[in-house]
Amino acid sequence: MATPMKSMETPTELYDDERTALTKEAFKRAFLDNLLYVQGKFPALASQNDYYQALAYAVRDRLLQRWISTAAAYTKQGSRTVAYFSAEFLMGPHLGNNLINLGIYEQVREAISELGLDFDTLLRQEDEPGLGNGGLGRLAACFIDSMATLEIPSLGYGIRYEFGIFHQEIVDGWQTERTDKWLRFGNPWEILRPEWAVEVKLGGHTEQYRDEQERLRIRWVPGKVVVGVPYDTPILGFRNNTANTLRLWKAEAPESFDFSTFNRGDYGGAVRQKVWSETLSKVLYPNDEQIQGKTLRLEQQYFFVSASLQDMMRIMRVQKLPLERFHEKFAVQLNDTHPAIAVAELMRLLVDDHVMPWEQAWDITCKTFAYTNHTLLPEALECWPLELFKSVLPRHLDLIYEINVRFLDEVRIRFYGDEARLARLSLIDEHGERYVRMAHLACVGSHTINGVAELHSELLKQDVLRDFYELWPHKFGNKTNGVTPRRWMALSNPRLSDLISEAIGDSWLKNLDELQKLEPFAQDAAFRQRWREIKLANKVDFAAFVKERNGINIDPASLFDVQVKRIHEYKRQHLNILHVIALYHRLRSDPNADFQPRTFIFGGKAAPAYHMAKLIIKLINSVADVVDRDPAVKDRLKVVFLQNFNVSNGQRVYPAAELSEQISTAGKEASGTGNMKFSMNGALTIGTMDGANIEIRQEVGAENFFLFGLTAEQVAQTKGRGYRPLEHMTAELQEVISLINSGFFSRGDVQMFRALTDGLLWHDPYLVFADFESYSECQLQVSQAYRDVDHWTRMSILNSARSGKFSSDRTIREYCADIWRAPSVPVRLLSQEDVKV
Ligand code: B1N
Repeated sequence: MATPMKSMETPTELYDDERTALTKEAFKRAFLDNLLYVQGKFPALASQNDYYQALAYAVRDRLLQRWISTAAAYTKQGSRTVAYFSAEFLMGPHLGNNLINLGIYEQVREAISELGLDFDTLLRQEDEPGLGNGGLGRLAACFIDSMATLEIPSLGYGIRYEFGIFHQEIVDGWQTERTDKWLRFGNPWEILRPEWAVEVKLGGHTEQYRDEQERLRIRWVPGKVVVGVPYDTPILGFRNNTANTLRLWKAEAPESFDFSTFNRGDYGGAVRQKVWSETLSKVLYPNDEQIQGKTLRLEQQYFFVSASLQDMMRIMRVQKLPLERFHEKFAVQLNDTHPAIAVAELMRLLVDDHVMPWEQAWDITCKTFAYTNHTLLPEALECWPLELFKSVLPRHLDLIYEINVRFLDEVRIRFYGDEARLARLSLIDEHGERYVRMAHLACVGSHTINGVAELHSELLKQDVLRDFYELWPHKFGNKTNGVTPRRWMALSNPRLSDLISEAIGDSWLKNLDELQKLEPFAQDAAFRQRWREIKLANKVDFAAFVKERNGINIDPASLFDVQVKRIHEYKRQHLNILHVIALYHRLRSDPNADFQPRTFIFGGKAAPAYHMAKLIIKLINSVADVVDRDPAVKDRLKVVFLQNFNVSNGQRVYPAAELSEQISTAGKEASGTGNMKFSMNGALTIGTMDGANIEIRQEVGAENFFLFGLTAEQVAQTKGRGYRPLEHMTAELQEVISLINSGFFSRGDVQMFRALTDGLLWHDPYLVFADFESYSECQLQVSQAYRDVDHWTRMSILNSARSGKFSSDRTIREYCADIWRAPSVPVRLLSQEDVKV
């Protein structure tokens, strides 16, 4: 009798058939099959969510063939793999994106409506995986999309948080937080891989011992052990056969541990151990650019880094590669310092577990890692108190000391007698309480260090990492961020995408520089007319969404002026709202003033413990409320705060925006990526010379960008001279502050916004007052420009046409060429020919 699986060859007929065909009929059949056999429902009794799940599984079936083919191609080629280490992956909903990448969006929409269902309702059923705070997490998502599109073998490694970024609700104008139960109805996109679970140690102490060969070695006796279980999500390339992997770790209790405690009769202890283990991957820290020196955070970081490095070593074993070639097989990118402990962990695995000589292990380590810095803000630089660090990672502290001693020896020789420099460069901060400096660990253990926009990379070299730059100038470079045009144009703005494809063909989605071909159309009146109609249609859709969410009417004929991003003082949402109050004051003082009607749209989350940011949200909502109720400004001024800004809401707002607010204090926003999404979708920018704004302005042309405010250099000078905000007080600004302090926006409560207004009057660390006049003046120019409809449309088209640089495909090509040196590996779908029996 024949054995069922007599050959290890892949039996492709299993999936290369009708079951996974991309035709409409096959898809309908698969949808109904999944509803019955996976969901256990028949159509008449199924909920919208059941339909969504069935649809998602039908799509997933079609991904798996690509996934297996990709795995086969990579195994055969044995080529270099990029491991992108990130504590955050802000993916957004998968369904629509996967349909776009497979090229079956329209067929599936038709198939679903032929079954009598509403496709858009089903798309909205997906609870988006919000496993990130903001730009840094979303960048990781755009990067893995681009790596798959460029056919780069890659793995995204991170944490499968049970609760992602909190759900924001506005209650009486204040932000309140609700837990994000995104896994409540199951996640059809992930596949559990229990067979690849790994153990991760934490706490305890170290001891010396002699092994069988009488070698002196170090043993780490952990205080506790957790198991990391990988959950894999396929990441499709755009219209190719590549499906890479996002591998996220869930923390579980090791059974053996449970049982030993249990057997001693300590049931409570066993349960506590289990509960403790699972807290490791329970919740994402909701702080953007503000570290919280919590033990659990360090444990989370170490947990996913150790699990990932062990997983990579398993892959090497399977492929029969010696560990000496680790750096040839893998390029690891550290997404900020959150995974920087990887430098010490790889050393531990090589030196302690695999008994490799220190020098060789260090050589491999430095050839493996590269580090991306994402912020200059001092409050975001990770430093762990030594005692805390030691209690979680005793062995790593010793390894870091050893790395430090060898590193400082090198510095001592290079900079003879410069003791101060040694103290500045040390991996340990010894001023007062001692800290481990994670950015220093990342710099020492990486072959390349980059910032995320030209200005940011320059400032890194001048400021935060100056000493490292002086030591190793060759390690430094810039990689300006980008975003994926698949999600941020094709998926979110189908009307505009169709018009563009009609005009220049559709290869721009793979090569965004081709948008240049749109430039001549800026001179074509008929094209401009269609461009405007599309923006208007997007605004009408968005107005309906606002009506549904906020219960207020906004006029699609008014200028849609948008600031959506995390709420932070350096991003200066308060500059924006102060200006809105100034406009309100002008309208009330002179009701007949000539005024361009505007709708100011805000959105974004504040870290739950960031009181000033929450107060800014309250002020925005309070102004929104007053303005909405005041008949004197009706139809001319509206303010909307959009609740719970996330990826899904972003997909609605960027296509409808006409003015993009990028108004951070110069030198503070490392890059920004929302700025790119707006510009691609035809919004004009009002912005400072900060982050990637500078490069956007350079690309689109100064005449198509509204610039205001101090430059980074002027900011530094102003601060250096001793900045006094009151010196920048104007009559109008005085009126604005008085109006707030009078209780006008707080039902007579004169105290409510005092922390905010006093902060501005006496400190104003982000120079709101210094930039206020310039901003106001620039906003006047915006209003004037908007009235020349044809001119505005031309500028809008040119913004889009010249946004090619800001595709994350360009960014990833640069990382590949300059840092990873990972060649692409095209994937051929497995078919009958591959089956050799
Ligand atoms: O990273 C983005 C940039 O475009 C933004 O300008 C930058 O602000 C953002 C600690 C951060 N920098 N640092 C963080 C996030 C979470 C956390 O716990 C820091 N986010 C950024 C992409 O380069």
